[in-house]
Amino acid sequence: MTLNPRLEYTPEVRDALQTGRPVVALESTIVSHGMPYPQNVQTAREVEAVVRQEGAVPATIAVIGGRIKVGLNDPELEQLGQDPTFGKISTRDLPHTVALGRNGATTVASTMRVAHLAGIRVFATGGTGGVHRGGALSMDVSADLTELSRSQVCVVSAGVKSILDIGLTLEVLETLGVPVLTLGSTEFPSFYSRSSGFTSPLTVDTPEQAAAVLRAKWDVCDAGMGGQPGQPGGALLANPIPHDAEIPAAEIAPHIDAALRDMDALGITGKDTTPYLLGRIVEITGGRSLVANIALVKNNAAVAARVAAAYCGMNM
Ligand code: PSU
Ligand code: MN
Repeated sequence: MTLNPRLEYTPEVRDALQTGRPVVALESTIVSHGMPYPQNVQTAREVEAVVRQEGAVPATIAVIGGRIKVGLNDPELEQLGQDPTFGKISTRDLPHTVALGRNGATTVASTMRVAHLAGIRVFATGGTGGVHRGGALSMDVSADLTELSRSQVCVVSAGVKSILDIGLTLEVLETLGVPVLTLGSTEFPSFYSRSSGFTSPLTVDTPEQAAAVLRAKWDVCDAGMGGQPGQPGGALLANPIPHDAEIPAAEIAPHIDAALRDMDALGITGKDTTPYLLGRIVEITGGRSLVANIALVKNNAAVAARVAAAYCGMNM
């Protein structure tokens, strides 16, 4: 594949893309704003190791000094984990960060955009953004959903956290035409919990089936013909947290409600809500939510690597 010359690759990622081997994109907001230091950097390294063990190449995405990085080396990962100049940047922020030569930690939305530019089709994260509670009035709907309808990338996540309105999030994804697949379950998962009370729109039994859906989407259903451009768009693969790491929904619900109350009391809104809530839930649960978070991210990385490998080995 020809490399996009506007992006900066690590040698490992460059080589994998050029030779058509499976690559898994990873986001950086989860490192800089989703977990405390030093667990964030350690988790980032472990997640990369899981991707490699499963036969794919990890590409953690961030903006450093205005340069869009596809793959970070170890000192860069460390810097991302500690340096407060790495703001949380969504798709709207990318051009400003690049033009002004700044640092930025990419969200699911902006990581999808960069993965799309790099030709990386599979991306692993923890949880995706969605419609915030009260979003029908506040219009706080994550750009992650918009980007899922625009970039040709499959996001593997543990579903949507119940800090959000899960029902409305699934409605918006349906409206945007985004396939939502849950791996091995008919119920859509809610990050810390395998259940959410919502049926998954679609189910697949294996990573290979998920890869086949992606092929059908991108090579058939969305494909252009006779000089006509294809339709853009991604997919969401929900991967329930492993049984032994799960915090049951009934147990986490009051903690999430408490965190939401604390947030309202502090008047926190907009892009600061998700980082605040993640940190507050770690405090309220005495670190238990962090343990669950780390377990589910690694699980998603393993599945994403298998999907990427199956996708690479498949042609329609
Ligand atoms: N959900 C999580 N962990 C996270 C995020 C979401 O469980 O770290 C981060 C991701 O980077 C996601 C972003 O893209 O928060 C969504 O933020 P917002 O709701 O402001 O779009
Ligand atoms: Mn928002």
